[in-house]
Amino acid sequence: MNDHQFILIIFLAAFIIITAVFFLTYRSSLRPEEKSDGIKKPLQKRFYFLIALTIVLVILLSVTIPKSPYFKYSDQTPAKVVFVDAMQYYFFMSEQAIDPAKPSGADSIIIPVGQPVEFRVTSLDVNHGFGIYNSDAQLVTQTQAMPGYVNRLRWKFDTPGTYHILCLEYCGANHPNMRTSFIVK
Ligand SMILES: [Cu+2]
Repeated sequence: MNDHQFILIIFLAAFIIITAVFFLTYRSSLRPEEKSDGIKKPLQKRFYFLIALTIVLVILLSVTIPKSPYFKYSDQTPAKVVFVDAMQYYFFMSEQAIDPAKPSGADSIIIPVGQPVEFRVTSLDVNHGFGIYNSDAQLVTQTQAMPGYVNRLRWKFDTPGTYHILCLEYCGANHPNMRTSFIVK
């Protein structure tokens, strides 16, 4: 069992315990005349509906959460690491760590096609978004650029071309023009 499965099981166990406590509290709060013939009729339908809804949600969540993209390529060594420092209203990108006191980036970034790449994304001022778009203007992947944190985003680009980076979080007056690009080849 890996860490993520362990966390998922902990969450499911906590969910079952909370549901049981909630149900027992509900049962014990019924008045005696309601208890004698179970739950009151109009409430009974709603109760079964909620139970059915809960079961459906638990099944959907336990199937979809483990497939979330957060863990993608976590077991692979990135072929390239790109440092990204966002700042009103620029993205500095470099293959070396960026000095926050004197931020500067490379003129162009070239990423190898079909190999895992890691972006280490942070912000030097406010929260920004880091959204990668392909040449058809479709969002490929994204993370947040947050001051004081470095978010690692791993991705494999299977299609060569020019990719654009747009800020996805309103960060000030010039936010719509906050963009840059890189090349995959
Ligand atoms: Cu912005």
